[in-house]
Amino acid sequence: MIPALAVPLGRPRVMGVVNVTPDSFSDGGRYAAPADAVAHGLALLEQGADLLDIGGESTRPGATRPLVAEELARVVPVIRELAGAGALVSVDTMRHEVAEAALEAGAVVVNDVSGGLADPAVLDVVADAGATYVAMHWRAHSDRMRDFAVYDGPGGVVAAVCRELEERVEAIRAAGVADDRIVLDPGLGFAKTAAHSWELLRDLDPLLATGHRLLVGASRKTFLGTLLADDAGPRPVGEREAAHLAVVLELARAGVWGVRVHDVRSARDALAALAAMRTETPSEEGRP
Ligand code: PMM
Repeated sequence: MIPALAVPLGRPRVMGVVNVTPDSFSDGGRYAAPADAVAHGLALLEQGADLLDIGGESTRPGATRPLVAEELARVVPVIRELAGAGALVSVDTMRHEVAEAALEAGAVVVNDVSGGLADPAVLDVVADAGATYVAMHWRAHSDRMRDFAVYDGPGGVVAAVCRELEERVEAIRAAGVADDRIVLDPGLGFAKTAAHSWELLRDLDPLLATGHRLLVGASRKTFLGTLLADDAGPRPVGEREAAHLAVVLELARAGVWGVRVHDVRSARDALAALAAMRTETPSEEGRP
């Protein structure tokens, strides 16, 4: 029986990203070889990752999709090794073939950035295995998602994301996935401008009010680069971590279930400092 990962830790679970891809925007190509991806996953575990999210398809804006066989060949050996080493493994995929092989190889979470829209059969695979399912807000594949960043209805992006995720929850439940296995994600940067991503972060309450656990992935994303832009253009991907940690801390205060991050050590350090500030310590005698 796969554990539900529902026990509260008193802080968000830190999901460390392992992209086994030649072309992700954040770390594209660095861990494309399985051995490098495994070594990176082990390093993230050492740094305190609660979960490892292993993906073989880049979702950077404009990306084209790998073949199913390519995606399988990228992720399955890495998942087998890392799960074998004791890691709780999540597979970042939109495909039922990959979800199924990943669960067989030891994954316990399916992180589907399309929330079941790209390949509805993913939901049956998750239900059969009793796995945890992350349903992210999504409107279109990466090569077309910019055209879908329009939220003109009442309540804007926040209301639309809530409504569209609730619709996904209906489909996920209908496939037989239990509520304690469902995690929702607003999908920062996916069919969203920088302004949309900030709006979602400013107003998380409606999403929290759905009663579902939330995962949020802000790490290294374009909306941080845009915020920190100067005359030279957006802040480069590798120089966005301080801003990201401020977001992580607010997410922790809001009570999210998890954060999806590249720099696990920084996230755990920031969360440790937040926990220390929240915990009352007895005053030391003799000190002013
Ligand atoms: N972002 C990316 C990929 N997978 N999964 C979830 N659940 N949430 C996200 O925000 C998310 C994701 C893109 O970022 P990457 O290229 O750094 O992996």
